[in-house]
Amino acid sequence: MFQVFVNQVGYYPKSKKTAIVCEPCNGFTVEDMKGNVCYQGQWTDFGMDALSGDHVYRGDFSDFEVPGRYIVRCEQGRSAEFEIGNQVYDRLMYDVMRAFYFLRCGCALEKEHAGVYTHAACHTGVAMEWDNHDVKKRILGGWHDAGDYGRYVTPGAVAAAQILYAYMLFPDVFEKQKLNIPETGSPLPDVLSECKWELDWILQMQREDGAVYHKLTTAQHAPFVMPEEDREQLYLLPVNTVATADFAAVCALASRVYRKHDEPYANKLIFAAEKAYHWLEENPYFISIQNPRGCGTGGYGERDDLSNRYWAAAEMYAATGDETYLNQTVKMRKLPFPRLALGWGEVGGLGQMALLTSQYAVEQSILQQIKNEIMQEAERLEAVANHCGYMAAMTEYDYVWGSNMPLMQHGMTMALADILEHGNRFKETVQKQLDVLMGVNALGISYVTGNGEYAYNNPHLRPAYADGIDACMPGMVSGGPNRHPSPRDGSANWIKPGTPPMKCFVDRYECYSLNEITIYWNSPVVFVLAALMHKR
Ligand code: 9MR
Ligand code: ZN
Repeated sequence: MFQVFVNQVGYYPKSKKTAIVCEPCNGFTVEDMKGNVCYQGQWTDFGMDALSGDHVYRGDFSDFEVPGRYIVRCEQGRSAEFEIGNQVYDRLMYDVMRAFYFLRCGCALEKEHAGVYTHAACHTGVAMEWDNHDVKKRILGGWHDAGDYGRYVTPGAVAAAQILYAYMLFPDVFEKQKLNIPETGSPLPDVLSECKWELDWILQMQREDGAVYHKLTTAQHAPFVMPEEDREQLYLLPVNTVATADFAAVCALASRVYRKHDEPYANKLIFAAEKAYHWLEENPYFISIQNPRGCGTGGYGERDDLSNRYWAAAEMYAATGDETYLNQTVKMRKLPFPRLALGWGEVGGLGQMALLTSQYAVEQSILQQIKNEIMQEAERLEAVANHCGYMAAMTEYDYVWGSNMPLMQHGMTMALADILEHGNRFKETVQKQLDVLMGVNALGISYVTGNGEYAYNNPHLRPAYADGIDACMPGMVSGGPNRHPSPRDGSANWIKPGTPPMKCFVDRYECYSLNEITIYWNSPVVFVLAALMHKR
């Protein structure tokens, strides 16, 4: 561990750059890799930071703008190496996107694209309905959800949607991006090829009548084996209104995004979305989600389906321009759901994104209301960030299982506020959230594998453990600090009671409540990076 904390990937030349140290010392230097002192600065005393328990000193070196590779040094020690440059996040974005490729299911990962992280085709067996073993379906594809090998519709829809919204809002970032995936070289932008892998899977999760299965998993999580060695029976878990709504939403959204590249595919998507939506209308009551007895894979339960139906209606309107959907959307706005949540469960904010990006007219008063809500929330988040020594827009209650998700989603909200204002007011604070993820945090750790001199490396991720290779595949975003670590995953051996929230983390593979990875922890990082890389 280093004593001085910086964003271990680095900064754009003109970005705000802040190093942090937790003991008093006399100034700092920025040194290049030859040890030349390139810049000298002073620490300012922030005082005690409640959520880390640290006395924080900040060293600002924003006006040092010369591209290169550096460390920050002071009498307490040094920082990890980092870069200042105009392409500083290209590699990080590449890795964070390629993580989805590494999670592909139903195909082999070949050396050409996967390097040393190859494996044979996995989960190719025939699945049967949990409640009716006579109904059998062979469904290939999709991304493994996380450290486990399950494939779940709602988190899958959310992860793909966040990437698709990023593509819509920041197309310049992705147009020419090459991800070295099997589809690279095809006319479709690589990011859309990667999302198509998930969408093609999700399409198969729809039943004839339009309803959508909740998940496709084995009865219990597999042991820590390679995916192709997980040969237990696959099951389709019962359809419900939440999965069906999220399905409709993401398919409608995808039909908008893919239309200019692939008309027949867009038509197929919107047809499936309409069918799902129709089923929703015929099933107006929430169908709850519970793991049936004997099934121990991810629950992804939700308390209601209100925000999911709202997102679906809004996306159906944005994709078709059909007024009936708009009227339903407007009605649903009166329902009690969190306005700006970005998933995995509550998705009201994705509904707002649908309306904000719609090509078809939405009443000005509604757009204004959404804008006000987003601005207010962005201001709140900025204030929270200013209150934190590390500038994380995180309250105590955000340090949950997968806290890097709220961290990045808060970045998303502030980035959205800037888009709506056609300005840069929150850009600095968005950047800070990335800085926190990449090392400006109480443990000085980078929460993205392979990125940063002191990056975590032992996620709760089956192939990363089972492949026997020391270095984890790059680009995997850890769940991060959780002030309520699970009593069942060994975390208690490492996190003593009373540990400050920001320090409730350990880089151990068994500690799933602290150090798992999931697709919907990677996807908001894609969004935040795209916001920062936009128009550079
Ligand atoms: O991300 C989910 C987190 O918000 C919940 O608190 C946690 C416990 O229910 O479950 C997480 O989701 C897991 C899912 O159930 C199965 N795949 C791995 C996910 C990440 O741990
Ligand atoms: Zn698989």
